[in-house]
Amino acid sequence: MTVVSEPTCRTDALITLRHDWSRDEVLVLFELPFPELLFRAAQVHRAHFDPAEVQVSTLLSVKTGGCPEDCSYCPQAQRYHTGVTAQKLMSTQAVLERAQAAKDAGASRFCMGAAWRSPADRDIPKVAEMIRGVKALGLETCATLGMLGDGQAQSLKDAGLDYYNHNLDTAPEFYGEVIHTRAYQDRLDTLSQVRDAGLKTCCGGIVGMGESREQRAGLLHALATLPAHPDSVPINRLVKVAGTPLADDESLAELDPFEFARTIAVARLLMPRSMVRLSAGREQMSDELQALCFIAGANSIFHGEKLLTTGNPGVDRDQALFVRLGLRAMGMPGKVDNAAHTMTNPGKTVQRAVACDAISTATLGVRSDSCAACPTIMP
Ligand code: SAM
Ligand code: DTB
Ligand code: SF4
Repeated sequence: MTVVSEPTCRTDALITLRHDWSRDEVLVLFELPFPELLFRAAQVHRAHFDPAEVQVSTLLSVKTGGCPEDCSYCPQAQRYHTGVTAQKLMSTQAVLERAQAAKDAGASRFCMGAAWRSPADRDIPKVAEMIRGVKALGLETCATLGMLGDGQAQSLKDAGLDYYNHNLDTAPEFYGEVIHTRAYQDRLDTLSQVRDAGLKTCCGGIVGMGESREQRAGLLHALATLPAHPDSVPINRLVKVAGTPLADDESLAELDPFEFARTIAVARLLMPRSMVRLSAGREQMSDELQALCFIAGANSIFHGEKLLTTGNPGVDRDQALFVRLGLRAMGMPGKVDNAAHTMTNPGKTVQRAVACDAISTATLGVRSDSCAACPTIMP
C-alpha cells in the first residue's frame, strides 16, 4: 500500500491552485478528523472569499421532461414514471417574465435548464434569444441543455451566455451504474467545447447515489484535475423522486450528513477559487447541516421554491437561515453589494453602499421598522 502524506496546510497552500492532485491525496483529505477538515476548508475559503457572502441564483426549467436519457436519479427521464409531464420549450417572453421576477426577488444569476440529451440546432437560436433577454436585464446567465455539438457553445457565448452547466455527476468508475445512454467521455468532450468557446464552466455532481467515499473522492478528483477548475462546482445531494431507479432502490442508504459536509469541504480545498454551490437536496437538509456546509466553503445556493422539477426551501426559510447565520447575498452589479436587501424589499433599489444598522438588519433578511424607514431604499 502506498503511504500518502497529508497535504500541507501552510499559508501558500491556502492560495495555491493545484491541478495535479492524486486520488489518494483527495481521499486523505476526506479522512481527516471532521473538525480539522472543516477548519482547513474554512481557512481556504477566507483566503479567496468573504465567508459571510453567498451567491443567490435562480433556476428555471425552460424545457421540462420527456428526456430520452436514462440517468437513474432524474425525474425528467421519459422512461421513468415520476409524474413529470413533458412540456415544450417555453416562450422567450415567459422566460423573461420569470427572470425579471427573480431579479426583483434578489437573484444575481439566472440559470436555464432543459431536459434534453443535447439541443437540436434549431433550438439554439431560441435559447440564444432567451440568453440575450436575460443578460439585458443585468443578470448573469447560465444554461444547462445537455451535450453540445460543434459550434453550439460558440453560438451560446455569442448570445451573451456566461456559464454553461454540465456535470460529471460521479466518479468515472461508478458512472456506468447510474447512466447508460451517454459516456463519461461525452461529458468531458462537452466541457472542452464549453472551455474552448470561452464560456465559464459550471461542473459538479451528485452524492448519495450509493457511491463509496473513495468514489466521492474520485468525483472531486476528476473535477479538480480538469484542464481548468470549473468556475462553479454544484454539489447536489440526491433528491429521491419516486419512479426513478435510485429512489425505488430500497437498499440505498441515506448519506451521512457529515459526509455531505466533508464533500463540500474537500471541494473547497481542491478548488479554492471556484464557487461551490450547495445545490439540489437543500429542502431535505437541516439548517444545521446547511450551516456546516457554509462553514466548509459552500458559497452559492439556488433560491426559490423550486429547482427544475423538485422542491427547494421556501424563500422564508432561506431568509430566516440567513438571519440566524448572519449571511448576506452576494451583490448585484451597480447596486449595493447586497442582493438580500432587495430580496426583502422587492421592487426597491438600494442606492448607496453604507454599513448601517438598517443595512445589516436587511442583509439578514428581516424587514424591521428601521429597515422600512431606511433612507438607502428608494421606491
Ligand atoms: N439535461 C441536462 C443534463 O443532463 O446535462 C441538464 C439538466 S440536468 C437535470 C442537470 C443536473 O441536475 C444533472 O446533471 C444532475 O447532476 C442534477 N440532478 C438531476 N436530478 C437530480 C436529483 N434527483 N437529485 C440531485 N441532482 C439531480
Ligand atoms: C445542478 O448541478 N443542479 C441543478 C442545476 N445544476 C441545473 C439542478 C438540480 C435538479 C434537481 C432535480 C430537479 O429539480 O428536477
Ligand atoms: Fe435528461 Fe439531464 Fe435528466 Fe439526464 S439529467 S435524464 S440528460 S434531463
